[in-house]
Amino acid sequence: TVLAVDHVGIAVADLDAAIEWYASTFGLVATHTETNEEQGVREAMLSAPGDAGAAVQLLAPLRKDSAIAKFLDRSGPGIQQLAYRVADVDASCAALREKGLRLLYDEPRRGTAGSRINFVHPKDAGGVLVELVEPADGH
Ligand code: CMX
Repeated sequence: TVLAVDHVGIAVADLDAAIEWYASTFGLVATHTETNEEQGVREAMLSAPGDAGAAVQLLAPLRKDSAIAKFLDRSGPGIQQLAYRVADVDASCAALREKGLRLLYDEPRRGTAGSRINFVHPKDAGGVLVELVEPADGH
């Protein structure tokens, strides 16, 4: 079961430039930045000040063969994914597999801030790359 919309992920070419643009244009503040080598990204989570709701995640490629680099090559900058928060990513993946949806990974991998993540193939989710996120702290 989905608990909340966790974040919307946006592919950008230059993370620092994008953080500055979102701050000066929309007043969004970067609450967290990190590098995820396995996913091949530098990323930032942005929120409106005081808003604990869904975040905007900026994703910049670390390598030419990364998912974000391929997305930028094909589509240019823009919305790359929609992430739902779940309590138990293993259970959510099992339930979706049961419905016939393809999950990208056999086992969840490491996402932002120690979360556990997997993805539904966009062809099985109405053209949207859906990420499932189980936060590290269980909230
Ligand atoms: N949203 C919607 N559709 C997408 C898509 C996206 N982000 N990425 C690819 N597609 C579409 C393609 O356009 C293609 O459609 P057509 O066949 O109609 O042309 C189809 O999906 C399959 O494309 P593909 O060439 O087989 O696959 P790609 O090499 O483009 O890889 C995907 C797509 C989803 C498997 C890959 O991006 C992936 O593994 N993503 C998961 C990991 C990820 O996105 N990491 C970065 C974020 C890290 C984080 O959030 O922490």
